[in-house]
Amino acid sequence: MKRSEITDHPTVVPYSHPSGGWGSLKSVTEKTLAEGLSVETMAQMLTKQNKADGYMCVSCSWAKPAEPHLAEFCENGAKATVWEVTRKRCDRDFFATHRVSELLDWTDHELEKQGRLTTPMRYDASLDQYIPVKWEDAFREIGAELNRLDPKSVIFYASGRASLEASHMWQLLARIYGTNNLPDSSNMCHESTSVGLPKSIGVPVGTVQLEDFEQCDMMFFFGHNTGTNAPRLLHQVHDARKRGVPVVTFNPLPERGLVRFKDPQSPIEMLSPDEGVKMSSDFFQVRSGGDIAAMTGIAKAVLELDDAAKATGGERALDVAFIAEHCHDFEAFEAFVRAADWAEIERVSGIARADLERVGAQYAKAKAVIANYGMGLTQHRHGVQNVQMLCNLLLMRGNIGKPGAGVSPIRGHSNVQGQRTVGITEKPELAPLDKFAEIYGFEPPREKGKATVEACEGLLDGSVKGFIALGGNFARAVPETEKIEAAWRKLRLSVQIATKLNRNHLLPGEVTYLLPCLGRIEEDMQAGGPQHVSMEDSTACIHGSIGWRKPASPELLSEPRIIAELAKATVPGRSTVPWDEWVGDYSKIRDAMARIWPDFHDFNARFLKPGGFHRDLAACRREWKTESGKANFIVPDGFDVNPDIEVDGKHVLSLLTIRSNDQFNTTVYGYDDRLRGIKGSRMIILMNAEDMARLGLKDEDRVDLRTHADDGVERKVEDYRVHAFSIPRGAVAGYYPELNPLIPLWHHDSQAHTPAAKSVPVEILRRSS
Ligand SMILES: Nc1nc2c(c(=O)[nH]1)N[C@H]1C(S)=C(S)[C@@H](COP(=O)(O)OP(=O)(O)OC[C@H]3O[C@@H](n4cnc5c(=O)[nH]c(N)nc54)[C@H](O)[C@@H]3O)O[C@H]1N2
Ligand SMILES: Nc1nc2c(c(=O)[nH]1)N[C@H]1C(S)=C(S)[C@@H](COP(=O)(O)OP(=O)(O)OC[C@H]3O[C@@H](n4cnc5c(=O)[nH]c(N)nc54)[C@H](O)[C@@H]3O)O[C@H]1N2
Ligand SMILES: [Mo]
Repeated sequence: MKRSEITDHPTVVPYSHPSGGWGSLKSVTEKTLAEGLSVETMAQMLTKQNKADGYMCVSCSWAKPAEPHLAEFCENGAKATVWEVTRKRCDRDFFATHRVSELLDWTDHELEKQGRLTTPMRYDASLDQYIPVKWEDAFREIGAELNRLDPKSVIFYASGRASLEASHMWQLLARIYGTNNLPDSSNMCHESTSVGLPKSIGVPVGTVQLEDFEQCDMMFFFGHNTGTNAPRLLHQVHDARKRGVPVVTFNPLPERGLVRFKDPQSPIEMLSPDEGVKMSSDFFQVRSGGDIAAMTGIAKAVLELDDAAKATGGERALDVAFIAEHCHDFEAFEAFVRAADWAEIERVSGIARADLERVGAQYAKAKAVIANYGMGLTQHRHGVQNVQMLCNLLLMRGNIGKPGAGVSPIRGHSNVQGQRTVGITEKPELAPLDKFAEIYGFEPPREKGKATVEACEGLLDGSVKGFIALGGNFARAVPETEKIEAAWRKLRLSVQIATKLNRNHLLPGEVTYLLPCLGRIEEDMQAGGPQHVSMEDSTACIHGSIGWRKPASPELLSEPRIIAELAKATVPGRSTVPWDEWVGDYSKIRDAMARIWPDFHDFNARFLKPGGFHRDLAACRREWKTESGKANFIVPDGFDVNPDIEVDGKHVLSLLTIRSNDQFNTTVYGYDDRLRGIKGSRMIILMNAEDMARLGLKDEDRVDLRTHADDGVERKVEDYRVHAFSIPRGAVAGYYPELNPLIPLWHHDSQAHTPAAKSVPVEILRRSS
């Protein structure tokens, strides 16, 4: 792919300042001006962000407090806002002057930088251009095409941003049409959580609320880049640190936010010349994939302390009463931990026994512990086992279902968790199909649909013929980029509902539409007046949101309206869903959802209250909705998270794909990664200096990367520059999505099918030129 973004001299200089702070404000201001907005407009907008009478941030899904700060936003939330409300437009003129195949050479950044999409478009193959169409013609043709296709051959993808209202309508449309093919971005993200947690503790989501952060007396962070990806959570960590709470972090990279942080809300900290608050009391640069080993070490230390307590009659390190009353299979777990060998734990985790014992002792003393985690645990071949091992650790000391404690998967997209709650899932057993049948008068399909990896397999084998996307950039976000892009062109129907132009839009099928929609920050005016929408955050809390900006174009339709029109054109008379009535007044959609899910009772009366309302999670009450009726200890297969990587420390290294501080997934705001000290390029591979020396590489050497797999497929990316960085031996890091061509589609978690984007076996090849 000819998409080189190398500036002449990209720089990698370790960033030693705290995250937050002035660097953060400067970065936001620059982005604001670049999008044609004044700083005053920006300031006005940001006072409405994450407020009960405002809109919910379009960036991450971190919890929104009932009593927000005056400016309850962060650097990256502000960037995401600016990116959506930009004054730039990617309009008819743009499409009249650029052929689609020409745009394929543009980078992700250049494509989205053109601004907001304004007009519904249909691809014309003879001109190789997108041509404006009337909405009604688009809906009519898409409906007709869908009715010619077998519903089982059509995919309804959702990226996690659409509201609960739109998401509920989306899955109804798919099911009335006749398919459970409802993959969403979560399949590439926290699916290891959605599959792992129910077996451990009987709920698919995290068990902590914001209040718990005020009450905890210890915190773990595994594999989450908080300073970049959920910066508002740094406030909770910051407050906890000020109370003296130990925060113990495991991450191969020394991510700045969890090293030091300056609170941009605090004038005192901002003005003081010091280095900000030390966010992690201990930061362990665990080896890539070494988490199960590290957690086993901590568990082993707890067992050793417990043995000592038993011998001396001291206070037990295990929560014996909790384990007896609430847990299943502790003995098997105990046997696994006792049998584990310290030398092996040290080798796989890269962390010294004495350190893990020290953490174990801290943990054994703490009364209420929160374990936060992100993609560093979920995106591995043993992602589910990583998640379950973390639960094991928590269960040893009863840290689920009590104040100040719990498991805290930090979710990605701002409503990705909520989409699952309202029926977006390919697994029929997870959706209340009988209720849908009863309330909406149709017979939903009962067989399992396709999730993301299966949708990709279907694209590759030709069994998928139609793809409709409610947001996202599927072809760019999934593994095996080149094959997927080629397969896309064989689709009969490709429909993308989007706010900004991205690479997936440039891959036409035979019939191809690009449908522009309102963003969440824009006023959504319908027959019944301006409409609220709602979403669920990482702590299972539902919030309302209302947009207020003038829409980017008068032609934009809201997502609920687009879905309703598609439904009317595709499945008229096949259910009792009152599509038009719903679109006129979204509160009716919420009333309907309240009839289906008891958690949503009195939805309309509750969702606009400051702080929103919480879903009821059985695990928080220590009620375990598992097969055993208890919280289950689940024994991992072993320490080896990467069964087919022989990271021999010679030629094969484990590539972990990361996000920069200047991107939201495939949306690339710019080429700097301030918090890692990288400027001017994303075509960079970060490597351990010893590995570089061993392979005869020096800073700025040009390299190609090739996947190490014996499946007969050559997967390669070209012309990257290597830079020495603080990363454990055997691992290299580089940016997603550029490196996705290297990930084999089969390289995923065995149970959840989450692509193992944090452990791709690669060889580093020096370029001759
Ligand atoms: N600004 C911004 N915010 C975002 C996003 C964004 O792209 N930009 N994306 C959103 C989405 S959809 C998501 S899912 C979240 C993602 O947020 P994160 O969960 O933070 O995901 P990543 O950025 O992929 O980084 C994962 C971290 O895991 C570490 N890691 C890699 N391998 C291992 C390992 O084997 N063990 C351990 N312990 N750590 C490891 C990496 O060094 C990295 O710091 O953020 C959301 N918020
Ligand atoms: N190698 C590697 N691959 C990964 C990951 C990784 O860490 N490494 N992370 C994975 C993860 S965690 C995720 S979540 C996926 C993300 O995969 P996706 O969710 O599919 O991708 P995004 O980049 O978030 O989608 C961006 C596009 O969404 C559209 N959009 C933005 N706002 C709206 C809106 O309000 N409505 C509509 N309809 N469209 C909108 C815009 O057109 C924009 O171009 O990628 C996954 N892929
Ligand atoms: Mo995600």
